[in-house]
Amino acid sequence: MRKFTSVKDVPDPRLWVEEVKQLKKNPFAYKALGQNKVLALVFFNPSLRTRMSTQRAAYNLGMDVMVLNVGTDGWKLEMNDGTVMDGTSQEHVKEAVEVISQYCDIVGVRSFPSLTDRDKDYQEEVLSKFIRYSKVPVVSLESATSHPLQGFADLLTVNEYQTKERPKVVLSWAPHPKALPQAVPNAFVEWMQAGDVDLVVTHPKGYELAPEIIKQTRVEYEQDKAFEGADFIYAKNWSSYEQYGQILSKDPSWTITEEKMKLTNSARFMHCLPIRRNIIATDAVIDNSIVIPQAENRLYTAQLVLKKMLESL
Ligand code: SN0
Repeated sequence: MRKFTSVKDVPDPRLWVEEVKQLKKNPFAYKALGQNKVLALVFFNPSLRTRMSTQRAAYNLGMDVMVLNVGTDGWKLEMNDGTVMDGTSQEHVKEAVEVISQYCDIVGVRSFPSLTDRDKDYQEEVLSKFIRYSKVPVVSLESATSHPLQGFADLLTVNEYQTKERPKVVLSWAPHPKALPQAVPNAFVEWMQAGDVDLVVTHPKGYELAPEIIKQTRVEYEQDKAFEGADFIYAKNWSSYEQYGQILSKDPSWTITEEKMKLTNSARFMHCLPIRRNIIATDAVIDNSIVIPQAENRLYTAQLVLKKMLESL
C-alpha cells in the first residue's frame, strides 16, 4: 500500500473493519513488524487525536516515531514550481519531502484547505506533492478534502454499536463560529457508503457537499425529518462547498439537543472531536454520547493502516 488518502485506496473496507476488530483484541501481536522502522508525522495544522493515536499505533507495531510541526517549527515551504523564492518561503516542498522520506519508512501529513481556492484545495496540492516526492508510503492525517483515518474509525464505531442490520445513520450539519473544512463530512459519507448503512445527510440549503462525494446519498433539508428513526446521529460543521469556504448560517436551531435526540430511535451521538459544547451539541447530548470510544477507535484503525503499509514495504 503506497498511499492512504481516502476510502478509494482500500480494496475492501468491510473486510478491513473485520480485520481491525481482530487487531483491537490483540494489539501487540505484530510488535516485531515495525522493528527498526520509523514513522514521520508532519503537521501543517494542529492535532490531538490524530497525532497521539497514530503515534501510539506505531508504538504498538514496534515502530519509532518522529514528529515535525512544520506549521510552527519547520521552514516555511514553497509549494509552487518555478518561484523566485525571495519572499517568506524558505525551502521548496520538493527537497523537504525527499529529505524527510530518507529518514523514515512511512510518512504521514496533515494539511488543511485554504477554503479560498476550491480548485486548488480539491486538487490536494500539498498531499499530492508529498506523494510525488516521497520515496516511502504516505498516510493522510487529514488533507484539504478528506480525513480517511477518521472515516475508518467512524465505520468501525458504527459497526460496534449497531443493534440491527443496516442502521439508519444521519450526518447532520451543525452551527459553528468559524469556517471549517469539508474533509470530515466528505470522509464520513464515503466510508458510510462503503459500509452497509442507510445514510441520510441533513443540512441547510447551500451546504451541499461535492457531487462526486454525495453521489446517490439522500439529502434531507429538514433536520427533524432526517432524525426520525435514526440509530446514529453524527454531527459536524462544515463551510459551504458551493459558495466555497463561506459561512452561510449560524442558525442555533441546528444545534443538537436532547429534545432532538428524542425524535430518533434512541440514537447514539457521534462527533470526530474537537467539539464546541453548546454550539454543535448541548452538554447533555455530548455527555451521553459515544465520542470517547469513537476516539479510542482512532488508535486501532490507524494501526491497521500502518500494519498494511509495513507489510507491503
Ligand atoms: C477540524 C475540521 O476539519 O473541522 C479538524 C477535525 C478533526 N476542526 C477544526 O478545525 C475545529 C476548530 C475550531 O475552531 O473549533
